[in-house]
Amino acid sequence: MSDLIRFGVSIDQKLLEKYDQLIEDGYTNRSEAIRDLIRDKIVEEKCQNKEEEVVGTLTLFYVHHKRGITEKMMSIQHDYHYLFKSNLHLHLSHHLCLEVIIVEGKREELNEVTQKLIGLKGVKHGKLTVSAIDESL
Ligand code: NI
Repeated sequence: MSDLIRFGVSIDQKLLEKYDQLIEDGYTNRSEAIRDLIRDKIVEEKCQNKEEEVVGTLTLFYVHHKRGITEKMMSIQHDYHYLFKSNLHLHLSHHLCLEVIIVEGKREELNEVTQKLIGLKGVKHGKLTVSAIDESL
């Protein structure tokens, strides 16, 4: 990590009070909360870039007895096998399955494969969550 720098910030008192209330349960000091806020913004910006290498999870809820769905899901995952790192499968109920997949790769390709998987009939809900964190942050 590089050297620490102190800087002054002018801020409306009520805005600061609201921020302090927001962070009081999780942070012991305001500086770490502000550092996390800045990191979050930088990561968010990086993740907007479709060329960025990102890592994250793809969560899918689907009805396993929908005709052909497991074969179609497997076929799509094999087409993009280099993006899929690890799977966790949970049989949520008689009908519903939860699949959580660790993914890593180019943002654009992850968006593409996510759309293909979520677009399958029988997939009830899906969400891709990614980060582009590195040691410099
Ligand atoms: Ni299942």
